[in-house]
Amino acid sequence: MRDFLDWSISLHGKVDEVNERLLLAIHTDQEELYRMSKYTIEAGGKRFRPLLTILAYEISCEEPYSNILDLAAGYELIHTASLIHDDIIDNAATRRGRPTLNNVDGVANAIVVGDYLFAKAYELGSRYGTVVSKIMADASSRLAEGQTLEAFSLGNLDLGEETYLEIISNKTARFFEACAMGATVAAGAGTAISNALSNFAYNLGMAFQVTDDILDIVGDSRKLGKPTFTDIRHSAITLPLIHTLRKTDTKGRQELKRKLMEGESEEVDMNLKNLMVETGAIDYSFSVAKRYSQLALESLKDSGKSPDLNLLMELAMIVIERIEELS
Ligand code: GRG
Repeated sequence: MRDFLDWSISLHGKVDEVNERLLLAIHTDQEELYRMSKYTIEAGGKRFRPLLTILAYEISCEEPYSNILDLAAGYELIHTASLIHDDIIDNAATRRGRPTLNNVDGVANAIVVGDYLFAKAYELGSRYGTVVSKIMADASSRLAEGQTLEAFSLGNLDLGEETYLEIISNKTARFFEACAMGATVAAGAGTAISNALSNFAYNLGMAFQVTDDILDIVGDSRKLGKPTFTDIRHSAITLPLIHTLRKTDTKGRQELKRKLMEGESEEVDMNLKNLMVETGAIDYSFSVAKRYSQLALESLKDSGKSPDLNLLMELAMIVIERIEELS
């Protein structure tokens, strides 16, 4: 089984170039601002969004991918800014295997770094014209909408699957979609290939986020580089919990509510994990992730053949295979 690391080996050169652009983009003579921005950028991450942007561009035109590196870096900066703000909201201590910026430099400074990266991202996006800038801006608005819907759904045990899907669509899938759409517009691609790649990226994002939510329960925190059970600790309602509640009678629901209120303990986590396995909630959530991965693959079926298309197709498989790799 190929994992994400194997998959990205052939793309290391591109990742290095994205990293160079990121460091260039965040440069400022304000030394502390540069240090803190660099700290978050150098923490790494999978660089999924810039790679998606570059591959979509290469599939859409014959121009060199160096043309799209600024846009790819811009999307990664928005993503990183949103992670910084997310860590503040969650009071998270670690991210990407390192202490979070709010942990190291405090909440006030972390807010400003998030805002700074956000501003720099728009400067990069504006180099591709107004249509691409609007795609970028709309994706950022969706991030905020998804985050707010999630915040106002915290602890709501009656939350339905539809609302959960709306949250992850806005928080993750629309952003993936924007990476592909922005790249195809910048490439001057036709509607058919632009729609195919955008649909692919959207469904990939859905599969990726459902998988992430499963990994929050069954994942190994060392392999993930971040703690597990964070969703439950923050009262976030994800698909495994929604399905568990669906499969539980009134008495069981009350028992579950009591467990969720018991607070942090490894024993409570293990009990909940076992319950989610027994009710079939993990299997069900996995089947939903698989369905989105399948939809992603189907989106590309009429797009011809090329090494970059093959890489995207492999990615649609790898995102769901992360469950085996990281648990
Ligand atoms: C518009 C800047 C801005 C913020 C809006 C805080 C917030 C409000 C939105 C949060 C959005 C958020 C945290 C979405 C989660 C997306 C996600 C799947 C994160 C994990 O992505 P990976 O696994 O991370 O690609 P790496 O570290 O590999 O880059």
